[in-house]
Amino acid sequence: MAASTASRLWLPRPTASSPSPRPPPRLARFSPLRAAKLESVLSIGTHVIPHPRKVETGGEDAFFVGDDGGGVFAIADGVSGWAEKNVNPALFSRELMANSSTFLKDEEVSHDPQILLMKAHAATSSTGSATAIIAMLEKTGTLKIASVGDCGLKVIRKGQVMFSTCPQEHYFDCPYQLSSEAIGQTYKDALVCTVHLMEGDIIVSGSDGFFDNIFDQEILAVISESPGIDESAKALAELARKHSVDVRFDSPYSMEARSRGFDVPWWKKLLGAKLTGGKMDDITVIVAQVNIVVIPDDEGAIVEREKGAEKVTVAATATASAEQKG
Ligand SMILES: [Mn+2]
Repeated sequence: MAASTASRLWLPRPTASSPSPRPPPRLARFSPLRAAKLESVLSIGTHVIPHPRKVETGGEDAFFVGDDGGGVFAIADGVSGWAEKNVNPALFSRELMANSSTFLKDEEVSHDPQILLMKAHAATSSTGSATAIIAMLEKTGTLKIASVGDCGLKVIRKGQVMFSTCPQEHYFDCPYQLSSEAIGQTYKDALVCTVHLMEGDIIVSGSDGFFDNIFDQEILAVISESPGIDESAKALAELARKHSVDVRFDSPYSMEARSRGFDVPWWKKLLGAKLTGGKMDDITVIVAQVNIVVIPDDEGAIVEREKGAEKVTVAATATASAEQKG
């Protein structure tokens, strides 16, 4: 918190009620709280529901969750078109996620999700392609995101969506993708964003099978009704799955299709029909909540996490900075 000019110029005015002109005790300098650090960490819940016809194989989405920095998660969605070429589309997405997990602590990656995508992609040996998103929270509360294709991520603050990634695509239903073939995209094509998060912020991330089948208002409602992140992830995935098999549901997917000129034949339109329905797909949902934890200082002062502790620390820091500048 920056001290304002006014507060820097403020001098105590002695009044009749002032007991003495002694300056206030400079608690901040000596309080163990001043040296303690506040760090942002994620609690992460996940839920996966494979495409109804891919339940036995587990589907072609893959993900990983790690505790590097303030927390890391990633999702990859294997492009299903490879099945027509007798290639299992799950192999590439799984390998991409396994590689991402392996290279997480690599010095060259240095907490940069775009570099992690580069290394993970370069190390794949499977044939195939996948969309992918990686999000890393720094302990300072900065969320770094790199995404290729149409996996998505939203940040919810105080019951509202305050940030959303944009899908990247060549044309409708053909997303940007990291590929074993030279024709695909690379880490250089990634959408790269940085979002500054606050305590209590909720991140909802998922594969296209999730966001194609659920509206923001539904996500907000489920989050507000769920007791925790695990329950949120499960309830969100189940609602998206329900919509995905409902041919009458006017999903984000069918609305998008109509806006691109896809619809029922003209004679059905004359009868009032329109293209509706969810999109059957693998559904991966990751829900993460930002928590602030108090880290004891190097001198071994033990600071218990309790209500009001942060307020004290913040106030102490502000006092100290005002003193130093004044
Ligand atoms: Mn998908």
